[in-house]
Amino acid sequence: MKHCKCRLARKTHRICFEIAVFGAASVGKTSLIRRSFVGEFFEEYTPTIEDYYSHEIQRLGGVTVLNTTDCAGCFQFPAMRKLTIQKAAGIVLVFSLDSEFSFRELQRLLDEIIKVRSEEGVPIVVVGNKKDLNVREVTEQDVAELIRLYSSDKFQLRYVETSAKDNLNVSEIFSQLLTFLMPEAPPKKKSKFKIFNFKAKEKCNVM
Ligand SMILES: Nc1nc2c(ncn2[C@@H]2O[C@H](COP(=O)(O)OP(=O)(O)OP(=O)(O)O)[C@@H](O)[C@H]2O)c(=O)[nH]1
Ligand SMILES: [Mg+2]
Repeated sequence: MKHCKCRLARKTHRICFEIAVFGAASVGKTSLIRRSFVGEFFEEYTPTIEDYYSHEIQRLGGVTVLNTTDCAGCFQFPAMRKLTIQKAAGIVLVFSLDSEFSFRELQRLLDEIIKVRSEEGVPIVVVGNKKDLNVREVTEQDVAELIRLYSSDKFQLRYVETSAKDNLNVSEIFSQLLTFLMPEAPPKKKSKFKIFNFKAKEKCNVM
């Protein structure tokens, strides 16, 4: 768990978490983040190089900030990916239910995460997206087997099936992560969202 004091904090308690979202190209990582943080969805596809979002959740007694890295499905440098895995307090791994290839890519990413974080572990939420298509190349049994194989004391895995398009279960992704990161204080239903490039606009000192 990473706690930080931000310049904007003043009197309220503020906790920041670094979150990383990985997955094969075009599985819907950006769509899920934008659906979750700003409530919008776009049909057109624009590949991500790397983007950052800062998402605030108001809680009793303070604010939780999810500083989220939206990683590239293609064109990601291995060294950058390793750095992002190293600093993440929680990881979201997305595949598309209609793409067996993206599920295999997710397993490859899981192997890398487990190697990089072998010492301290990290909580992971696995997301099967594009449920609205009703085309399945990945069965529930495939996913159950994967979760069983990779779960351990250090690596706790949860699974959510979503549709960024239909806004199905999208809010579950980050609330599941928060149950790992802040088990004593489950997120309140009502939350206030802000979106901006935190690198440019907010100074956040991770301690
Ligand atoms: N039907 C359907 N389409 C989706 C869904 N989520 C995303 N898409 C579409 O899939 C395409 C890719 O979505 P992105 O969110 O850009 O995918 P990405 O994983 O961020 O892709 P990269 O940035 O290249 O890694 C876009 O055309 C989206 O509109 C979904 O839940 N259902
Ligand atoms: Mg993207």
